[in-house]
Amino acid sequence: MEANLPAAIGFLAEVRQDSTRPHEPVFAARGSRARWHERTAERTLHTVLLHSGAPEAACARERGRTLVLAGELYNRDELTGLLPGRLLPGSDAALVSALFDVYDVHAFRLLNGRFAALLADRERAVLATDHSGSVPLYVSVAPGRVLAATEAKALRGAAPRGRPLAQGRPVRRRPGTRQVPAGSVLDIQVSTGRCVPHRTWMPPLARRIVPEDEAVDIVRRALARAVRARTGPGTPLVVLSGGIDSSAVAALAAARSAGPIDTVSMGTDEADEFPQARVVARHIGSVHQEITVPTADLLRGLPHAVWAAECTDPDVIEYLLPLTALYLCLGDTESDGNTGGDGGTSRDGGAGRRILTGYGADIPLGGMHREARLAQLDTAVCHDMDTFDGLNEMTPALSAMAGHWSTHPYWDRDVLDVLVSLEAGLKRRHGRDKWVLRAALGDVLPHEVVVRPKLGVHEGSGTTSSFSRLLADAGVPEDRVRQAKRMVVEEIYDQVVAEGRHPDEVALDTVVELIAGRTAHRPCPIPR
Ligand code: AMP
Ligand code: PCX
Ligand code: MG
Repeated sequence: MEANLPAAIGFLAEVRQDSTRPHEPVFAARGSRARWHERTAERTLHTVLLHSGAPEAACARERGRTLVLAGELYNRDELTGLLPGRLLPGSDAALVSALFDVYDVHAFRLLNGRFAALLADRERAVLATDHSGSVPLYVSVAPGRVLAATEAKALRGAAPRGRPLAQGRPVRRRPGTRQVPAGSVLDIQVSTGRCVPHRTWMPPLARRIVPEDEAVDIVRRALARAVRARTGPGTPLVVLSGGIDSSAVAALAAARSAGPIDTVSMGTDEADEFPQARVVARHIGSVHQEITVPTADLLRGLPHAVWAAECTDPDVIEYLLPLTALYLCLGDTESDGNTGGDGGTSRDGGAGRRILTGYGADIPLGGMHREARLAQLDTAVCHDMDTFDGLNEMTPALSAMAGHWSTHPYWDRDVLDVLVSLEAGLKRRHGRDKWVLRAALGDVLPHEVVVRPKLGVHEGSGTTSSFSRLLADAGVPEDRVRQAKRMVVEEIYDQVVAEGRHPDEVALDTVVELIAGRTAHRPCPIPR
């Protein structure tokens, strides 16, 4: 049976000229660990792989070259068409390695996927992210040594000291470490540490003028293909809010599934959107589950969300917190026939699920922008497409922390190219936000779902308000709550990422008290 999860969901890999034994890395993502060491005339490669049962499928070896790939590809058919007459590669890693043979680093320009990769080839270490950097990749480089991992914390205690790489994004409290930018390849000469960067994807800057019905058709086809490419052999699970974004994904997944798909909605004791999600579940005939997370438990998950996402943006953490809580509660949702042993193991011992989300739709469609002017809408789209890199909001570590694999069809490379590049008047039209998406799904969803404006996940679950209340109750003045949220998230980050503490060891109450003390009614500093 074809595996339902990608072969690997994370890795640490070290390419060296000498052969010192590396350390045991810490990851938030859970998975079985495979560890191996290989030596060629030029270098040694040591790899720790987080896998889901078939570690060899995440690795390709060919004539002294080794490729390690965490994640998966979504345009395999197109890619194999580029290798006529070859023995067709069985795994995504083998396919990328075969393409590298022909195209070298430019192979990564061809891929539509959700992955991070390291390729060790003689004197070179080549690091690559997918177009959106959806699987984060971090690197530390010193002459004679390249160390890379899908989580920054995995490099803790092992990263070489010295001058950091000039390329890549600096990482808070990790001076020697860089994050590989979204849609890029770093081609590093191991002996010297010299690095040549290549961009493999950029958000479209131009806007396409397309007739309404054509735009609707393009969006429908692109999204249906992205959902199909992300649906494995098992029953897919869609995290469903009842808004248009996730309802569209659920409806398209259900339309191509032989049996009912699974859907799940989360709410808290404070807020939920269960009735809205139920309408969709009933319409598409899914096996639907509702999970209520007590608000106190939700907030206690803050250190886990920061640990997995390695992000210090408080808004993003508010989006990710309810989803993280949901992933950690999953396990009793498997329907028959979907508990095969190919997957990873979730927290309660159940099979790791393949989860589809509607995350990210609002970015290219300007869905969080709630006003009518098209200029402002496109400004919001441009801003969000310029600033997503490094936030790690799409990271698979959030669900992998509970043994699951999540994937986001709206951030499929082709869907994103289509959505970003449509002229703003197709995104807001006839008085509706995300018009083109709503129109594209009109035939598979109830009318009330198609037209309903929706709250964001942070609002619908009461996350924003309960986090605010936590701080206000600790004495943070109302006008400093936003600032205090940032400080709380940064403090947690420093503990769990920079200092390597486990999130269960973070005393959230103490962190909140500390930040409340720093923000409460401080007297004006005395000028010197
Ligand atoms: P949003 O754009 O705010 O709706 O949230 C992003 C994605 O998170 C949605 O498209 C859903 O896939 C998922 N999501 C949001 N809220 C919920 C919820 N209450 N229960 C389950 N999944 C949700
Ligand atoms: N979202 C958005 C994405 C959050 C915005 N991120 C960004 N600007 N980089 C989405 O799903 O599109 C919500 C809750 O809405 C999360
Ligand atoms: Mg949305």
